[in-house]
Amino acid sequence: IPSSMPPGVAFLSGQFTAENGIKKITRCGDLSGVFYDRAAWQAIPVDTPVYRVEMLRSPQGEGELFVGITHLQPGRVGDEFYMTRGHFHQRREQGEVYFGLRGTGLLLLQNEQGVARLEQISPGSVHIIPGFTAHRLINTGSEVLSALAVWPSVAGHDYAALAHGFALRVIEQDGKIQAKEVQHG
Ligand code: PAN
Ligand code: ZN
Repeated sequence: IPSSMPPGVAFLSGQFTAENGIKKITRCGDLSGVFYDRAAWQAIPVDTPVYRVEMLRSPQGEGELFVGITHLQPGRVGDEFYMTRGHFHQRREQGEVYFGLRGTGLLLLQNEQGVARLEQISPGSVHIIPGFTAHRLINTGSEVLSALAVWPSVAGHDYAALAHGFALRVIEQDGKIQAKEVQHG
């Protein structure tokens, strides 16, 4: 039967099987102000890759969806685990789905009232991010954390709204993974 082969995900590597659209690498130097230990951040070479996003080509416009995979390196800045910058969607009502592919970590979610919570992410985990909810991936493991994401193309990214950071930080303390509440102001 006439049919075409859609792009796929190779489960072992967590990568798309086909060469695709955009690839964006975020390096340590791009993440100024994201990690609380500024001296530890400055000690890491600016060109050190922290995460990479690969995206499928897809239609854009109202009702269309973006599909991307984030590959987040293992590592820490001081005692704080590597993480994505994190964002609200510019169109706040737009949600997203994350799906764990490889590695282990946490998905940090925070509503507009500043209430934060964590979900464990691992291969096969499905995460429904409702609208009006900021989100950030945190790699607490020792291998690359890869997660597929599907979100409306019209959602947009608002990074500025969280310029003062999330209400929770995830650190390693006494050899254990700990979540610490941040006191603002
Ligand atoms: C993801 C994120 C990706 C990178 O595709 O954009 O994980 O994180 P930052 O955008 O916070 O740097 C997504 O949530 N898209 O909406
Ligand atoms: Zn998003």
